[in-house]
Amino acid sequence: MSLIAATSKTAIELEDAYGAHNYHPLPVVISRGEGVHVWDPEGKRYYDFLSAYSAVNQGHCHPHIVKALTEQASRLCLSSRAFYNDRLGAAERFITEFFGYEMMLPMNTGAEAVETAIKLARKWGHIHKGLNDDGYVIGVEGNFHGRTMGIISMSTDPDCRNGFGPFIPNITAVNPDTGAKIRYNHAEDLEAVLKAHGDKVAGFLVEPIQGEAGIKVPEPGYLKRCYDLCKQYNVLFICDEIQTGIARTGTLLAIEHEQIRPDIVILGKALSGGVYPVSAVLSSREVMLSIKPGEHGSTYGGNPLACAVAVAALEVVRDEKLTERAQSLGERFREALRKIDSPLIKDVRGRGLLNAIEVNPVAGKTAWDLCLLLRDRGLLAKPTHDTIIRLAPPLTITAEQLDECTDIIVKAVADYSNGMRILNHAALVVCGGLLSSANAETFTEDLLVKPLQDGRVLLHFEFSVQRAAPTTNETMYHYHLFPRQIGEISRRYDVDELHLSFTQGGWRESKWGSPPVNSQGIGAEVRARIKGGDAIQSESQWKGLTNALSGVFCASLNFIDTTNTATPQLTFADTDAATTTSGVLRHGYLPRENVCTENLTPWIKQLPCQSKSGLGLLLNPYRLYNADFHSMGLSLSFAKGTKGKRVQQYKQRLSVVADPSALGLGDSWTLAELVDRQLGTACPAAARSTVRVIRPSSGLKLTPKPASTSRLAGRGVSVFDLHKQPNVDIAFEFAPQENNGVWPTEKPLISAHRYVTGHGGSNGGVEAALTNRGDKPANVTYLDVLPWYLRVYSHTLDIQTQAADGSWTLLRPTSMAFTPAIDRERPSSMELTLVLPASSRTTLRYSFDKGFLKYTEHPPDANRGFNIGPAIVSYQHDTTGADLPLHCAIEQALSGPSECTVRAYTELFLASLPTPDFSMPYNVITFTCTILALFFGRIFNLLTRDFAVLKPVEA
Ligand code: PXG
Repeated sequence: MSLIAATSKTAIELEDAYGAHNYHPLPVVISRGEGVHVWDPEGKRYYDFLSAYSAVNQGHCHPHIVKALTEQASRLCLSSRAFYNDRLGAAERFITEFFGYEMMLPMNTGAEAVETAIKLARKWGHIHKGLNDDGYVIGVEGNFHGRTMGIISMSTDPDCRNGFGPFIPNITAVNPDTGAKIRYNHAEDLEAVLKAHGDKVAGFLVEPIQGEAGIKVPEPGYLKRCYDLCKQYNVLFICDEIQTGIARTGTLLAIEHEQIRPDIVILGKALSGGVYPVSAVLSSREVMLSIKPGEHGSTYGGNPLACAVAVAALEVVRDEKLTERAQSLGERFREALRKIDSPLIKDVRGRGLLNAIEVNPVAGKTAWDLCLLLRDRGLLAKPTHDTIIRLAPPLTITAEQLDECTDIIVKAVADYSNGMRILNHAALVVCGGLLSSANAETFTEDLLVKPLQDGRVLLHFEFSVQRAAPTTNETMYHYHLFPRQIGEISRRYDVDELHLSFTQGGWRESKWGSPPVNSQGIGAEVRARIKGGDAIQSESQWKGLTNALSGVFCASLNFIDTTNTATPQLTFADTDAATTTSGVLRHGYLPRENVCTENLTPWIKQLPCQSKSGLGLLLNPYRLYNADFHSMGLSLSFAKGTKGKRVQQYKQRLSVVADPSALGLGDSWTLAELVDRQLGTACPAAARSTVRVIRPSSGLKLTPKPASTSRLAGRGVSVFDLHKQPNVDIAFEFAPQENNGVWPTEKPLISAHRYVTGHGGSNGGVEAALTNRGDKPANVTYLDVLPWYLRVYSHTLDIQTQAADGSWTLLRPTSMAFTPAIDRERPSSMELTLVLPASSRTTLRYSFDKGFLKYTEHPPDANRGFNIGPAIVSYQHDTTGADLPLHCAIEQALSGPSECTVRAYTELFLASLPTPDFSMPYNVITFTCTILALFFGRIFNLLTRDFAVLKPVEA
């Protein structure tokens, strides 16, 4: 078995299989390096424009450093600090003189050196400021100093912190009084903290240019002002030069640009030229001697090998004049980059050879994609924060090489922007606008407006992201248009199909026709297919999933547990049948869930443009949630994209039935008046952005003229295109007579209603009525999930069907799956497949006993009864006829041909259960509390008060 991967593919597969997934590398494998170049196993050569985050300033495998390493390695590698060695003292003298400091403390990695500096500052504060384990070390927003617990205690990046708490107190980048972040580039924020707590602050830690935050160069004077504040309050000014130091920015230390000499300087990375981990803390005798023998150290810190390497690395910096090179080449590089005339480039910034370009977010593409293009053209760079690309070649690069690289970058940016335009154009041309290619994501936004028979108006928003589906072994870590929160949740809980909806108000089928979404049960509904695993594993994944969704959408989804979760076999079998991998489908329902604007806000946050542009601008919660019906949902699933490729599809839908007359708008109004928000430009990330008005056959005048017209479910549609018609406000003018009753209303083929029968405390029954209006028999499945305290008896099931002529016959289900309830553990679930005869009405009846609940199991308003979720009837609808249900017609118009499954949800019902007399325990509680208060008050007084006898003072 070879220990060196022969191909890039093997190398990536091995890392993936055996290494922790704590990085998300650009897909390129490096197997050899020399100077400014690296090679992959296949022999392709690249310019290295990351230089291992500025560790390889001296170029890869610099012969002078490698020579020092090999010579020392064959003589002595490690002595430990239990003994002296013959290299450390000399190296310490060399390094301290090189940087102009009195003393140094050697460590290995950058993070260790930062930890050392923090400890040093606290110890110094203890000795010189009288701090007693309460000293602060203050950082700033956006800092990156490494990954250890002490350091991340100061981080403001959720990725660095989430789940790693509790953190170390008083190491922070937030103002302890206000909780506000201490902003980089805002000396006043630091001043506020020092003003209030200067006596308790030991050190202020800062990067002279913030590397990980995106090469943020502060305003001139900021660092000086911070330094002066530190002096004023006797606080150590600690400068993290791990990424910026050692010639990278055109001076030996980046802080020299501000003519400051920090109290403590931290070095790492290029201190060894990328050859071996060496880091160091530099400071004065006064500070350094605060730490006594035995108080800090590291086995490898200051080992002879490290000393030889560090000295050689600094000799290269000195002898090859890397500082001067970085300075002059940096100017040349930025000047060339700034000449790029592309809407893609938002900013070019940096100092010396530490530079970054910031790109504008555009349809389906990110900085990551640009880096892939650069890689293909022989230049390696890595994005930070989705839109920023760091450009930091080794400082040994020649002017000619740099010009060649500038050329590669300029051309890649140009081709990338052109490619994007082509992509956008293609997306508009392709029917439905959905395009899938290897790394592309496509976002579309559409609003359908459908005036309804009773004068109300349906507004149906649909936002959709499509991307190539991950292959079996691939995990998606990269997010651009696809919402990260949803992606991470689906990855964490192994879910590749997820549907969530929040609905309020019943859909009035008789007046409004078929609904625009296939899930309109009142309350909250979650459905997920959990991949692989066994029942126990999927149970815990499901629990985690509902908890996570509960957090994201500020909803009580965490109340979905085993008692209200079912595992239906037939009802949802259609979903993604062709494209889903196997898994356990779970379905949870909260009929009581109250849906409010709090749920809408996080939903809007998942949109690429949120409510800042595009159709999101119309999402005015006050109007949308003050409507007769609203249903908000999201769904994640797989679909077949163009060329039959499997694509991952994420949709967010919001349907609202608004009432113009209730808003006093009468027969003529504009869209802006209806939602009290004005449209602006399309979301720039959207390949398609339209408002489509589904017109009645006559009697509606629309202004202005639409960009185009089309048809949907046999009706004419006016399509307004936000890309072509920005700021459009559509005026609706209805002819009064048309508005009253002549509008065609498509009655659904099958409707389902369900009622509760019987009264009394011990038993009851369910009656469901299914009507088939079609002239053909219909194959349907019926699902009813009832809580454990309604104990259903399947033997009481009675199904009768009434034909058009009024005659009744018994109907046998073609199949049936019944899972009885277990008390307090799972609900009962009944699933039937039935063939409903043409033009018939079928009644299902079954009985239940009512369970007796414990006191604590009753809701606060127990007398009101218990809401029971809907039964669901589902069937396949013929896709050829003109009577296509609205949600299928929308799907076809927006996403192309598809199957049409209809799921009709019945009403909820309210079950009354025997309810105990709650007044009795309340009386007892009140009485007991009174007694306790009276007695305990006295005892408490005796215990806590001090009674003293005072002698009267004589006059
Ligand atoms: N300070 C600064 C300014 C840094 O950029 C460190 C401290 C920590 O150094 P060590 O040697 O502990 O990584 C850094 C490191 C990564 C990564 O792979 C690290 C850095 C930049 C980008 C990625 O964790 N900088």
